[in-house]
Amino acid sequence: MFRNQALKAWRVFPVIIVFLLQLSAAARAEDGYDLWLRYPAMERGEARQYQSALKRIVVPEERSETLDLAVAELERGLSGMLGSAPPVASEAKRGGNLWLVPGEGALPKDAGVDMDALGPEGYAIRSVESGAVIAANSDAGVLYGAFHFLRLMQTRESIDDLDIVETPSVDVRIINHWDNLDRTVERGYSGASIWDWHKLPDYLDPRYADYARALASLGINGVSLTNVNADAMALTPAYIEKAAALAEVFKPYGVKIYQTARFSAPMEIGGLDTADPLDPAVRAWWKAKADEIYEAIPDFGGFLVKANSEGQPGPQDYGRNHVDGANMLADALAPHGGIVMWRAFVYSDLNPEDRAKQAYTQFVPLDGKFADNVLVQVKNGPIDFQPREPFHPMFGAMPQTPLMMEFQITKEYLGFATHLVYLGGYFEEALDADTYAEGEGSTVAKVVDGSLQDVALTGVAGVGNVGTDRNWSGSHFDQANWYAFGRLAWDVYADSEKIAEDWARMTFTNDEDFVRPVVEMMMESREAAVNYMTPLGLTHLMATGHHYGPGPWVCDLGRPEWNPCYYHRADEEGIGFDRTPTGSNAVAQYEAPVADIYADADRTPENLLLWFHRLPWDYEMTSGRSLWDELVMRYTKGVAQVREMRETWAGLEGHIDEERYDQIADFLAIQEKEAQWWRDASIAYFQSVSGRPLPEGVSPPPHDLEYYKAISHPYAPGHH
Ligand code: GCW
Repeated sequence: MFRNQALKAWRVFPVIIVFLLQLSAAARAEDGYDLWLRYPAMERGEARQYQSALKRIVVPEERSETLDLAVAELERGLSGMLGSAPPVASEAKRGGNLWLVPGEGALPKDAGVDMDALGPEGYAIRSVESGAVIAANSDAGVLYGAFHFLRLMQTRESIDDLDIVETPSVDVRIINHWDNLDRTVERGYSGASIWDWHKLPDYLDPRYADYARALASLGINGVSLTNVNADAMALTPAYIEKAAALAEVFKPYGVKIYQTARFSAPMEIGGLDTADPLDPAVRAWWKAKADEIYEAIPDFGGFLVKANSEGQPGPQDYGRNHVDGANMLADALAPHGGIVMWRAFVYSDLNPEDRAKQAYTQFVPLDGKFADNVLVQVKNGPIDFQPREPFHPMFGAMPQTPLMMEFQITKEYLGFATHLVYLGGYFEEALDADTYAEGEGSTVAKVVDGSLQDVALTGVAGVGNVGTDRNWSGSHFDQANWYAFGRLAWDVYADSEKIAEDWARMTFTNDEDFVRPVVEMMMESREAAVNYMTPLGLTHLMATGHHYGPGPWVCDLGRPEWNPCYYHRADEEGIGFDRTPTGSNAVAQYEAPVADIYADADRTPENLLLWFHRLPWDYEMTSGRSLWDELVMRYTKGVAQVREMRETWAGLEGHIDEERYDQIADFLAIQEKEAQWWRDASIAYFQSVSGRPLPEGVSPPPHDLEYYKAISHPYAPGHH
């Protein structure tokens, strides 16, 4: 009787579960938590083409946690999209097998996969006579392949005749969290830090695993946990234990943990009276610290370091240089296989040199001197994640040093979380730039993936935009920037428009009438922001400290390069920063053909004109307008572009769920209001210096300059 009851319970149980799941799905709002990993049911007709090819998932009986995750993801995705998941089996049958193959062993005979070509993290997805295989040399590779396979279905691509081979462009694909131990986030616009340090290691928020899963879906294989403006406490035993608990969660997803290392930690938590990198006691301290970390976190990735920049301690405090500092840490990590990511974002208020030149000046002479396990991490442009910058001249200029790209996913200078600004094209623009380091075609992408100058260690980092907000990124469209970052870190040659399309399909719907206008809007959004904030190569005009809104009139801050006036140099005569040989000669940091173009105002692309040139207000632009008129027109156009985005969005009501639709509509309204503010305040200010009339038909700012100057937002987010 007992047996019977148990049987019955087993029969009823799934029914109850399904019922509960349906209930909770209905009750659960579309709050964006699911990101691009949504698997809504396909229409019957659509599902049919996939169903026949997916009769069973074939996996080895003995499998790792990672392989289990791949199976679970497929089950989740397929049951969502097709109504039910195919059974998992260890034996293939005649047709409809989806093999997950970690390592050569179980490959069907006709698979024809060249496993050697896949490397440690790559994967192949190939159709075979009786189904399809997802093959990789590592379990993480299989997991990546599973996500790719699901993406094909999510975007309604065919799964017949598959012949996909994917290998990552770079070794280290990492999110840099600028999260503080008190859970504030520097430049964070999506709530608090997701790391609940206080409750770690004992409480593991389920969100950690969800985050790791999202990272794995993009092939991101690292996270540095804390702010580069680092707190030495992160390296104390208590915090190492906390980080170790996170590392355990992340490991099955193929994601390694890295930590930011405060250079003065030996003094602050080690009791030493110096942090001089050549001092034997300091070196011994770091070695012991590395040993201690690896004892707790055997797959620890290494250190990320910001040194001698913006007040952070560093080797220069002891008369040493970046090589001395980086190599000391590299020595400590090397026995464990760890790496150092040493940031090149350095500038100093004591240095009168053009800020755009300082990193190159400090680092290029050090080429070839860094240890093998050091990556020098370089921001995409020479100043600081501005709406538009030329590529950083260090790319290509250090042939014997692995240079890693640093992008900013969080939109510190691009309207925070409320402005819809898709960064895929921004990242792609930097990667596609031609450095000419080894002749034409020497793109930044080729420097970064190591193919141009044959460097062994490679990486791409992105300053993350994830926090405790339900939608992770502060807005639905900011998820696209995290997504695009991941896809471009995996493939530095990928097409940002295709990425936008995939994202829109996966995140919202495959409805063509939705996808087309949305992708178009995303692709234009960054130009809109450039226009209403910093057109024609202007830069760093944001309000002080928090960088929220315009502040082009700010000229009196202690450090010269904190002032917008330092960057735009506008006066009665003209505007722009002369970086040609008659000025700071920053152009000379580029290879000859690039330097020649940038040194010549007539050949410099107009979108970088005032970055490199100081020009009279009468300077004639390609439009035939004067520079002054063009500037005003660009600001005005930026607002019009946002208005168009709003209209586009308004036309899409009903294509997606109301909840996400509404929030996006509201945020676009904020964006329009703020674009208008940017435009009006900027024009009011620049007119006060140029003394020129507005071009005909252009509406004047509704308020005087004093009004805009008086606007203050002491509590704008992200500034701590
Ligand atoms: O963009 C600037 C930010 C700082 C940041 C710095 C950096 C972490 O305004 O908040 O500090 O860059 O990249 O180190």
